[in-house]
Amino acid sequence: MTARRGKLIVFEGLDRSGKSTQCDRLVAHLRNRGQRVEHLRFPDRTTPIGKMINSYLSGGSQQEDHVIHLLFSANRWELASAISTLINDGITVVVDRYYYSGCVYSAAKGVVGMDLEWCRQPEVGLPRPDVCLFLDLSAEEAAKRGGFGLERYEKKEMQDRVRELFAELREHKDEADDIVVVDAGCSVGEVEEIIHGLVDEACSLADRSGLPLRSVA
Ligand code: DGP
Ligand code: NA
Ligand code: NA
Repeated sequence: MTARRGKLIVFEGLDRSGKSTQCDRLVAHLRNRGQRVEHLRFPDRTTPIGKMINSYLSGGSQQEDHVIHLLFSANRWELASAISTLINDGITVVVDRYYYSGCVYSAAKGVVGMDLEWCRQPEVGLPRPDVCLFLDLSAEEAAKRGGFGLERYEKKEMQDRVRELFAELREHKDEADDIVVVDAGCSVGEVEEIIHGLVDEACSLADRSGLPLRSVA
C-alpha cells in the first residue's frame, strides 16, 4: 500500500471572520493526532513580492489594479511547487486564504473588465484544495468584532461586495464542490467542532477516492 498523501485545507472568509484563530486551532488539533501539518497563509508577506503586497495593503505604496492582482497571484505561485511537494510527502497543508480571496477581492473593486472570470484565470493550475472552509459572517457582525483594521480593503462597502462575490464564486462550476460554508457567528469552540467534522469528512473522502492532488481547472 502506498502512503497516503497529505491534504490541502483552505480557510476563507471576510476580514475578522475568525480565520486565523480557526486555522491555528485546526493545525494544533491535527498535530495532536500525530499528523504532520504545515501552516501557511496568503499573502505570504515575507517574500519580495509579499513585501510589495504588504506595502500596498498598508497604504505605503500604490499599484495599478491589474498589477496588484497579478502580484497576489504570483505570491501563491511562488509556493505552488512547495505545496505539492509537501502533500506528496504525506504532509497536510492548512492555508489561511487562497485563490478564492484572489478572485473576489480584486473583482470587488468594480474595475471595468476585471470580473470574477478574468480574476480567476491566473489561478488556474494552482494546487486545488481538498476542501475550502468558508467562515461566513455578515459585514455588520465582522465590524462588531472590534471593528475593521486600517488596511486598504477593511471598509464596510468593500466587505459587503466581497461577501456577495464569495457567494457567487461558491456557485461557480469548479468551486461549488470544494467550498463548504461554516456559520462563523457561533462561539469559537462551536465553530471549531464543526470544522473538525468537515475536515474529517473531506480527508476520508480523499483517502477513499485515492485521487492524487488535483489542480485548479
Ligand atoms: P490578511 O493578511 O488575511 O488580513 O489579508 C490581507 C488583505 O488582502 C485582506 O483584506 C484580503 C486581501 N487579499 C488576500 N488575498 C488577496 C488576493 O489574492 N487579491 C486581492 N486583491 N486581495 C487579497
Ligand atoms: Na486583513
Ligand atoms: Na486573518
